[in-house]
Amino acid sequence: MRIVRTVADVRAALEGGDEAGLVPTMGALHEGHASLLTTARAENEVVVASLFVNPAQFDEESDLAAYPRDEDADLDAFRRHGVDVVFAPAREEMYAPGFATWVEPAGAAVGLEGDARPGHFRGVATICLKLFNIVRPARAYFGRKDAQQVAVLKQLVRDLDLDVEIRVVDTVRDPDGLALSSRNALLTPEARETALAIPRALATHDAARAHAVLADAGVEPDYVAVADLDGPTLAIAARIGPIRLIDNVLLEGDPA
Ligand code: PAJ
Repeated sequence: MRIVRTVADVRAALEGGDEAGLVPTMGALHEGHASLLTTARAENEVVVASLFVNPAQFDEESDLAAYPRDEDADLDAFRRHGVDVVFAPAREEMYAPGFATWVEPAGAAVGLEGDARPGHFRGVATICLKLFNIVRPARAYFGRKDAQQVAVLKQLVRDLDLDVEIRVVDTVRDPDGLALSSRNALLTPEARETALAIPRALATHDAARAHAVLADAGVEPDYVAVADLDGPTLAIAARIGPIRLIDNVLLEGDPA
């Protein structure tokens, strides 16, 4: 596995021209990321993973500061999953002094996370467009866990005629139902128990009943919404203490 830190070195590492699958991550890897890596490994000659905690997509300085980082553990996980090239740039490599060009997604980026986290999808769309241009992957892998992110990135690809296939991988959950998230590491055991109201609420497949389940557990959601996020989706965002969690379930196949 090659670890590269500059755009020039990514291009040199991929000189062979084999079809590449890209798995963008911010590290603190868990089984959700592993599922993307396994899928990418099965579908591509070359697997490239990126490891970059993208400051532009954090709307709160405290969230960025608290974001878990453990590069050695992440590199081990990439190695175990057969990644060929890891791109782990420094902040200045991605945002050089004078950086001033942004992708401003509307459409799928409006509402829900777009409203709750101003500038978030601008940061996500900009970094993903940069990664697509740097790696030029045939396919890029994203988790259904961040369903609105998937919708925004599919729109980016359509609107800007990008030559990359967005592949969507199902949400990986702990046995108790909690969707895996790098932020789960920040939950106290008690908060984690409370957080289980989120998957219970999603299991109702109904916004009103989901609200009731959350209220019962004393969880005040940012939103409970049914929206078209790469398919009809019930989506929830809620703060458990200082930690903000999001999760969703596809409603496809539900009786109308
Ligand atoms: P990050 O939160 O590290 O997530 C990287 C990828 O893993 C995303 O596509 C996300 O949807 C997926 N993922 C996270 N939890 C998952 C789970 N429980 N099951 C399945 N997939 C899961 O999302 C980002 O980083 C960033 O926005 C990024 C796309 C890297 C751009 O900076």
